[in-house]
Amino acid sequence: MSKKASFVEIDENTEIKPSKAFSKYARVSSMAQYKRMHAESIEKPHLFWAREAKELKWQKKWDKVLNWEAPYAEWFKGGKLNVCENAVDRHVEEGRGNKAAIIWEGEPGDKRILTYQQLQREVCRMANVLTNQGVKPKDCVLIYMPMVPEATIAMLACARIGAVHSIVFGGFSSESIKDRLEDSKAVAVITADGSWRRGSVVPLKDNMDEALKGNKDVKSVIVLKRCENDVKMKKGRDFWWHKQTAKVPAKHTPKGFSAEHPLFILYTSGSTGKPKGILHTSGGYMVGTYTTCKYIFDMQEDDVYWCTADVGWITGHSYITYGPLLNGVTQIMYEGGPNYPDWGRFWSIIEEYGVTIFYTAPTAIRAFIKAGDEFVDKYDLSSLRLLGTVGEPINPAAWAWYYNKIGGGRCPIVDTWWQTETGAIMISPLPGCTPIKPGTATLPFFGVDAAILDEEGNECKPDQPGRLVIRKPWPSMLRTIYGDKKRYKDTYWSDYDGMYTAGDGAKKDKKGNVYIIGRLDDVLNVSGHRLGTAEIESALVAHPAVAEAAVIGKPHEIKGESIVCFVTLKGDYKETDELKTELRNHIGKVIGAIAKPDAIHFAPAGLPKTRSGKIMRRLLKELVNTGKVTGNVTTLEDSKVIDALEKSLKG
Ligand code: 6R9
Repeated sequence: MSKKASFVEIDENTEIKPSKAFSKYARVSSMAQYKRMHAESIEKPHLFWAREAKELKWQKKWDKVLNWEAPYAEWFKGGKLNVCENAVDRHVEEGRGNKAAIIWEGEPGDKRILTYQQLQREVCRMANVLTNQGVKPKDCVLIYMPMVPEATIAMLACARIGAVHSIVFGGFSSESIKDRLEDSKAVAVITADGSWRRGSVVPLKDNMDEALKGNKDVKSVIVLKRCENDVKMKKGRDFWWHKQTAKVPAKHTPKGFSAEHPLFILYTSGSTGKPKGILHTSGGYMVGTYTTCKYIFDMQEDDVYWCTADVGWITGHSYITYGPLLNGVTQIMYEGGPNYPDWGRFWSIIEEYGVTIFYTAPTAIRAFIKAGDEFVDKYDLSSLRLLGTVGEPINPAAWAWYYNKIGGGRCPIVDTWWQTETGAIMISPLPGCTPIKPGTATLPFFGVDAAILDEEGNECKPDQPGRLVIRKPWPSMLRTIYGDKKRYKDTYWSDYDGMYTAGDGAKKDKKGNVYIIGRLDDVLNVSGHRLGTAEIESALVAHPAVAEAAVIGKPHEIKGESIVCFVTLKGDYKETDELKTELRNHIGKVIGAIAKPDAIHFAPAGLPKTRSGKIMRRLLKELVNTGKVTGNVTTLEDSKVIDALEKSLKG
């Protein structure tokens, strides 16, 4: 393949067909082949998915590919498998034992390589440790870790013994951990002393200690030594990772679990206050992440793949831990921030390890553009052959920069639409055949029957915006909201009969390319992370000074969306800048630093409400974006409120 960089003039109408050089070796190399395979996957899902599933190892073959009683799906019913065995042991058996599985770089510059064989030993050790600690199949283990190989080892060890992992992103606060511990009734915790972030230490163990106060379910806490910061170890409850793993054998026989055995819970934000525990199971999730990696990232034996997400998000679950390892690929894992020590860090990693497939978020791309091309120009990125994005819509300017500057005008970009709930990528180009265009995730993946409907349930015409739905079950779909079957049904399956509603607005063009417009519910997308406005509002009203709060999203050049809060104070409190700072920090403490708002405005005369008492966020949005309210205010209960807010915003 030619490595020459070229520059392509790009605007939102530019359509780029895959090069012959790329298509020649790609798994799907023509649109005719894509269409044939997609049609089969929709019309005969049992044939399509059985063929894919057979590429993996089953300790007992399934009796039935799909059992579907909307909204409850069972995939590969009757089958028995071990996801960890498939991601690790299978490769050792197939001769990839000495192949690098994870090439890791720590933020301070330390480096480690784990081959598949070494990974197998580490995972076996941790599986033995967990078993010795009394962790049983279906028990929940909460993981709160930095981006180190042990995070993946911990996940795989849980999967190996049939325990259910629940990862809490390292940027979340003690209170967020506490809620998740309570909801999942975790019996064990795996964490670290600390985590490096832009040169300073995040005290993970201290946060965990705080979260564990009063908790009676957690019997053991395993602590990895990473930053050597001081921590308190509680006797009989807390154990060092290195001491425990040294005591146990590096061998462990992976037992087969039923295909619908729970694999993990991952909490995500929705329209209401409390995050939802999305439950994924084993067989379908395994096949879904394996297949999407294989076709969408076109993973080949000699690829060096790098996904810059954190294992605390679904992207890290499906496209760091499970999908790439199930494909036996070599991957890069990086611990720290993209601008540490400067904005060239990612590009230096790509050059050093010869990364061929690179998967990141639009918010990161926009931040790199702002930082300046000089950080990119220093490095040789000619090893790259494929680029991907995920998490939010990508604007054409960012897409063009990514394509030309990072991809050298030669790498296809796969803009991948999916969600925590979908488990795996749902809408995306296939790099060897789909013509790509900035701003569109293009066409549905195999097995995905995506449609855009109006409120009555009719399919929208080309370019008409509507709601994105999935009309058929798919293997990696969520199975329920942990502990709340009713909420599962009400949230995802009640807008249209038997169909999954994604909560996203979207439109299709004449060719069927899907453009995601954004969330339809009260969920913000800040730097690609989901945050519920209700979550932030409930954190605010939990502060003694706050009587009432409303939170909205404001378009932001880099983050996509930024958080803007309006608060009415209780009687005696004064509207000061100190209080604003206190409220920001309070949100950071309750939810985590990622939820700290960009702006807080006081609303001394109250918030704009309808006559029935609903906060009119639409007016707040208009006010923030234009400085005044011109839209329809006939339902507003008290128009003086708006005058006061306009003043407050100016002042
Ligand atoms: C994987 C992930 C899901 C929400 C989703 C949508 C937005 C994700 C996107 C995208 C436009 C893309 N989203 N990928 N919007 N184009 N390629 O991000 O999961 O954290 O659950 O967020 O993210 O709004 O509904 P999750």
